Amino acid sequence: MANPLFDSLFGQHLNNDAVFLHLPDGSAITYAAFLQTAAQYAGLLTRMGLEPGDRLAVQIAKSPQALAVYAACAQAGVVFLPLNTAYTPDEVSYFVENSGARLVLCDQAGADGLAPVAKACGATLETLNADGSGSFTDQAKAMPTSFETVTRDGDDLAAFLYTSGTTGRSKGAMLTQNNLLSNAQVLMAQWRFTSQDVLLHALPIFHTHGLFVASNITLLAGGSMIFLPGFKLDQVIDHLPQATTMMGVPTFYTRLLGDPRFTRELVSHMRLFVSGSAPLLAETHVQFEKRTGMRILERYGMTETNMNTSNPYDGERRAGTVGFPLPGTELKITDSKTGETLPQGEIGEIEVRGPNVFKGYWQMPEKTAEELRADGFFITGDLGQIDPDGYVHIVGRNKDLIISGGYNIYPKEIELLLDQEEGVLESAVIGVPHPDFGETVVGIIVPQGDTDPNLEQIMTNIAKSLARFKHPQKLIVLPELPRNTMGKVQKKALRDQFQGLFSA
Ligand code: MLC
Ligand code: AMP
Repeated sequence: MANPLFDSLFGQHLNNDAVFLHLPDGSAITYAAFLQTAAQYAGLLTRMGLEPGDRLAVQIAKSPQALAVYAACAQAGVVFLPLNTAYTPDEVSYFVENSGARLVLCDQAGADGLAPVAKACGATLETLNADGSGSFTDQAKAMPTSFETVTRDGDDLAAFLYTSGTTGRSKGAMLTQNNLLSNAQVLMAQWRFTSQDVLLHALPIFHTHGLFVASNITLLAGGSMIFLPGFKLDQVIDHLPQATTMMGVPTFYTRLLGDPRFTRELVSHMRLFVSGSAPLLAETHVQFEKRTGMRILERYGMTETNMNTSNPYDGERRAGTVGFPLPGTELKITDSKTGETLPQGEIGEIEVRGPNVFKGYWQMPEKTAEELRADGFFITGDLGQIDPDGYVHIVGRNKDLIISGGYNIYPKEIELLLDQEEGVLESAVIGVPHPDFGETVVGIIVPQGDTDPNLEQIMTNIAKSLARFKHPQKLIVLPELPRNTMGKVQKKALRDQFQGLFSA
């Protein structure tokens, strides 16, 4: 194939008059119309001088046009780099600079903040708003509605997704065409997606889950999506009766279960609910089955690896587990210190290998070598165990990471900011259980000297450079941090101490 990703996901639909996207206002967009827009965008990207392999950074609201930018990148061979819309200009600045993006797309409201960022990095800035207007789409209107697909190899880069690290610096995970395509092919088959499926899509499209898992599978199968701007309970409940499948983070399911309108009748025609990106409590799984008579299918993935495991479509979907390794993906449990494979049943580091595993971190060979072994196994940082029936259980993390409502937050990034604040000697940021988000952020501060730090001022200061979802929900002052004999901060002791802070 001349361009495996584009041809398989999009190219097969160039003349397809079936509906691809159902929009909340009742309108619909066919595959053919969607791909004409994408062709105009691809033409414009090329006219703007972007060449295959160049990066396009986008921080734009979810919309059909935003998804068409992804398709355009695939068609023009440009590397798609989506960014969380909650990121501050400080955060975006790092991604644009680090990736060497040639073009930045943002909405009008963000343009003033990002113009200096783009300029400093030598990138062009164009706008694309939630309603599809903007300087980018204005120019695209003049472009032809067909575009000669750029030839790419399966091993060529398709996307960069930035993922934070335990050092606090984000790393650009380089995903190839084959990484994305192989995973979509496996998942489509595993989860039985067909052109008859209507996926209720309420996830953001700047992460693996909403962008690759949900959209790529639908595209490959030729199904359609009810494309909602985000997860709003009323809207989701209104649209569930028209859907056959839904994918979500656990917060989606706990919110649905909290609403009496979410009944067995409402979802009687649905064939599949998938959960991932964060642990689904066994209790949620059980409650869901009691309410609907259906079992959520939980799977496990990562930005760097796409999806690794899944509970079975047929067969037992076991609560509290993430199922079996996907066909083509090898998974082993190893000793974190030696890297040796552990005997069956023991708890250790989860390592995975397969066509789904990324190529490495952009311009960070040392970081890549730390996590991606020469033999192709990726060290996930998740701790797991395989039960006698082969189901994988995730039992913890070997990385200092908080997952709040499906968004990853790296404590180090917040600690670095807190430590710079006046009156702060040192800090520790931890995740504690939260009824809505699963986990939420708490900052522990040790004051410098005798004066009490001004917590309100500290919050205001750090908020300037941190996306809203990373803000600590609470700052707590302690005289000192618990440490082990090696002097290492005992975060577990802190988590235990404050675990009840947000109990329902
Ligand atoms: C929003 N807020 C969050 C938050 N989302 N705070 C913490 N954690 C989050 N996840 C903030 C808002 O800015 C708001 O701030 C306040 O919390 C309450 O807002 P809300 O209206 O209740 O939030 P909402 O907009 O409904 O968003 C919640 C959510 C959303 C769960 C719907 O976070 C979401 O769509 N999460 C999905 C994330 C995802 O796709 N992850 C996949 C990663 S891929 P204020 O100012 O009002 O106080 C991956 C790999 C894999 O992990 O395996 O899939
Ligand atoms: P990200 O870096 O955003 O891709 O997040 C990946 C991380 O999310 C994984 O390393 C896991 O820690 C976590 N994760 C994803 N799916 C699950 C799941 N089903 N259960 C528990 N944790 C999960």
